[in-house]
Amino acid sequence: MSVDVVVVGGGGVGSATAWQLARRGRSVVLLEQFASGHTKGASHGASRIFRLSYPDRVHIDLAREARDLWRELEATTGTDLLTITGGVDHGNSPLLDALADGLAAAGVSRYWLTPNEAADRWPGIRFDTRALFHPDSGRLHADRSVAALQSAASAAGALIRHETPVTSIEVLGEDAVLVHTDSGTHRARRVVAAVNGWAAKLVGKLAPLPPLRITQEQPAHFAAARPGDTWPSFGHVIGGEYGGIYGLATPGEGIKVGFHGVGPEVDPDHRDYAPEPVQLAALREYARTWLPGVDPDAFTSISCTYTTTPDANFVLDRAGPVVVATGFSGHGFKFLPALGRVLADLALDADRPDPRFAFVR
Ligand code: PYC
Repeated sequence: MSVDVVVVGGGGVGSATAWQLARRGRSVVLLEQFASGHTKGASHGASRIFRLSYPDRVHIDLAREARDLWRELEATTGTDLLTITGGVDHGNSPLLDALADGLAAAGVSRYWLTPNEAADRWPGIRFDTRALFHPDSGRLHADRSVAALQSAASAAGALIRHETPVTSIEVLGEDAVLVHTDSGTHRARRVVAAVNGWAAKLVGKLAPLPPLRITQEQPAHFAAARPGDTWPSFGHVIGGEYGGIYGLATPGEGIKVGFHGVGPEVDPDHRDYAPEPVQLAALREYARTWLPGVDPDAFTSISCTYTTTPDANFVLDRAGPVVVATGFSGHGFKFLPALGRVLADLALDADRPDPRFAFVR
């Protein structure tokens, strides 16, 4: 079969790319190695943070573009994906000033709150420093978002094939590539390898990649102690071994709380999905100390992966006909439809996309 673009990887990034390509009238096949709704990568689960709060304009503008596209996707598919709850960051760190400055420069609402003001607003969280409130933040429903991206891609003409692992990619020339699977070979002008943690295995010999650290992350959903509390998405700089905490309420599941990118390194094909006991104990201790609105003894662990670059910037690159998307470093989900747009540009144009995207190598 011959198409304009084969997208490999049916997680959030690949699904968004397939949507962005198909809506431009390109013929697209999306190949995913696992079954629909699988939990082996980085796109599953019920919630992810949405926020505009970044220190730099590139990420803020990309998040704004994504927000518009999330709303469009909701309208197209009739699904609720993005819920604005407000967000708050606290802790003793210059990062908070950098976030406030970035938001101010981009004209995005943000407010400093005293610890008492913050605790009055969100009694489930204990504050001992000033807090940066950004009302435009919230959460995305992750599983529904991936399903909606695939449904919109499919409605625009993309063919989506689950349980179809790609065995190899063969470059024939600048505009020609063969994508081999056990059930057949696809010929395409371009391939987009949106395989995140599997990038080194699949395209490591075809495209330059920075060092990628794949970790098994183990956040947990804690039971809310008081049903009436309102919860923002939140970040807490705690320093030390674990660096920082993030959290958000996940309706129906509890309050999701996790460390950011400090889980054990793993091979994505050989992981145990089990929480690392020392980190789980530290997470529960954090909940006991800082989250009066949760029951630290009532929780369900979650397992997912991060694929992290040395500077936490994404890899969105092209080598000949091979476009590579990886290194989402635990903060890529909110940007998905805009990342799909950037990757579609990369797949279709001779030139690189907008140079503002500094994380394009
Ligand atoms: O997107 O801000 C984020 C985030 C932090 C940890 C997990 N997601």
